[in-house]
Amino acid sequence: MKRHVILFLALILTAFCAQAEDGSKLWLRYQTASNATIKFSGKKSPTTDIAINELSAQWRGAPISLALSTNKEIKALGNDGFRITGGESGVTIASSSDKGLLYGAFHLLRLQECGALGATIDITESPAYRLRILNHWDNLDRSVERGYAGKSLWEWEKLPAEISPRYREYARANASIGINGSVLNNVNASPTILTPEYLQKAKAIADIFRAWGIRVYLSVNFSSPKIIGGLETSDPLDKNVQLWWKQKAAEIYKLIPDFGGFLVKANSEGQPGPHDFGRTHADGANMLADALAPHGGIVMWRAFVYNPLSDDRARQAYEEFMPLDGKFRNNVIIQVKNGPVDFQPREPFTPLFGAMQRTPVMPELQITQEYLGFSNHLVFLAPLFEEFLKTDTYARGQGSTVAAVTDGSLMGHSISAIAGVANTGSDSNWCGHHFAQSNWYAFGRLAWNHKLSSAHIADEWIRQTFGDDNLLLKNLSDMMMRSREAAVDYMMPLCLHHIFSTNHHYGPEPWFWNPNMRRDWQPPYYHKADSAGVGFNRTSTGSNAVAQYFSPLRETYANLATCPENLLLWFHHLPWDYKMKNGRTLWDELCYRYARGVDETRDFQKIWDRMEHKVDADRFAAVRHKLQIQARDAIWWRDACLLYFQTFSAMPIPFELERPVYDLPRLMKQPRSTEAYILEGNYLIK
Ligand code: BDP
Repeated sequence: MKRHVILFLALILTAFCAQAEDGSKLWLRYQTASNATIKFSGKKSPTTDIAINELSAQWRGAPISLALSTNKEIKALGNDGFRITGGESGVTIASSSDKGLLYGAFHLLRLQECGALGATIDITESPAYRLRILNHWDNLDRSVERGYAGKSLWEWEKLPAEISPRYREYARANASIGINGSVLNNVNASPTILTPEYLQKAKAIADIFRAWGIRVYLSVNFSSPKIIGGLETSDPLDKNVQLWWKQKAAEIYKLIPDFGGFLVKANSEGQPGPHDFGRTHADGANMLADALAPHGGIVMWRAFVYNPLSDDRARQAYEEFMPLDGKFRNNVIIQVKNGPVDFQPREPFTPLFGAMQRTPVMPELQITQEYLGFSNHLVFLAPLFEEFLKTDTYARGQGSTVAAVTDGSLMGHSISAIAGVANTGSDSNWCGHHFAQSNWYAFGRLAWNHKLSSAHIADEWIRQTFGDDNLLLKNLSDMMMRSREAAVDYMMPLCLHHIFSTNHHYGPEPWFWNPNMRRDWQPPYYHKADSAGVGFNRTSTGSNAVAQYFSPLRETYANLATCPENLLLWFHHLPWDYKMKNGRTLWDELCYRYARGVDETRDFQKIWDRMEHKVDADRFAAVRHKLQIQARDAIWWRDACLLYFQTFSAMPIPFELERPVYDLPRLMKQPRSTEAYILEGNYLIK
């Protein structure tokens, strides 16, 4: 009997520990429950209730007063901004809105968890972007396009009757880092989302999110009037179509009074759009904008457009959208991917940033690792986001960084926004890889404050997620900070791009060419390897995409002496024996970089193993397993790319470097399915 009791207790304990360490708590892992004194005398709202609850449960310092303030200085911080002042005898969080108080509460708790509170506090914060939005590429059948963390969080089949507790947890996590919008469904949008049945479901989610300061947005299919409205056309200049959208908007706002607006992918990758009717993107966007305007909604119109016949996909968004600058309604914002091709490990920024000046433009970043090893590879994306946001576009002279041209400060637009394609799913740890949580976190923190450094964000995240042991902090941060460059090295050094498998985007397939398929979905279109060399000539002797950048960037990129080496093969086609700055040939440099990428992944394994006694067993084992996959995949990448490019360069891999362990013909067989890659990477190549 006694033994049974012990066994039972042990079982309970194991279950408890397993639950406690499955990553489901994200970075919100407050250790001690407190019972803090929180005073609030203003008008209560569900949002102030949350702020009070969060603080009274977790705050371990002096009594706090929350103050809704009409004071001029506080008002100047905008709706979401706040000020925190005080010290050992008391702390005040002041904001002009309940949302600002909530953000202030989370800010204070973050400082507490990071051990970053001094004896006196005087903090003023307001977000860089007004709209900080996650884009979910979630389908209504709960599959997630480019999602690697299980199924969609939204249980459409059970909504609106059943409300998963995860909706609230998701909203809380977002609020804790300042994210204030969610586009619930895939940009490749099913028209069904706008049916009364699905709007009821979206309303149920919006009702949960509201108190956490999160607005719901929907991706819409441009042909909806015809497909679900029964109209003969979806032509944006047709009166009945316009009326249909007006009525649809009114119907949505009746259900969701704070509905954010629409996200639209039009005339891109087979999606319908205004071009189908001989109209422009502006005609399409403006029609939707007019329907939403009376209710305060916005249209986020994507510039991700390209045409299979063109010679350079990287030029196309600029070519199609620049002539329309200034032709959009003022509740339209153009959503532009950070790079001109597609979320590659490294790209220069899309030249529309800075160039479109009479229309607000918002960056679209990808948090889900479509091109960065899915949820298998540890790749901390803050350095990628930071590099992009801090690049100078020179649009209005020096200092016109991408951040400055999009956050409203330089161009003066009233809407400013930034979007990240979410990496969340039904997995218990939300993101598939424990470290992928840091990318969700980093997006939110940078959307709030794009001046934060990646190292600072890594430090914050580690402290909250794994603890504040010095050695742990040093090692994890070291690994995270090196991880993006490592991935660039073992996948696509020197700005090679899009040499992924055309189908799953996980592994290398630089050789893949099917004359019957779209050229611009296939690697040789991008790497242009031949016996003369490798790389895409985007200078004036090539596609001249450099001309889309402001001076002096266009000259910097065009000139081999000044083009940053990490962008080299994006802008230039160079001979295999081209001399790099360090004296190596281009071929040797490629070999060295692939080798360095592989070495980095082996090093990450060593770093992690040394941390075993500092991390709980479950997360330790899970990450160790993923690091093994990553190291194997890095070798796969190196061998596939070098052996393939060697068929053109005809040069030896420098003899001091490790030899390939795979053969090209075997690598070219690609025996695995996307699902298998998601599960375990390139486990065995048969
Ligand atoms: C590409 C993805 C595709 C998306 C598309 C987009 O491969 O699944 O639908 O971008 O952003 O990166 O619309």
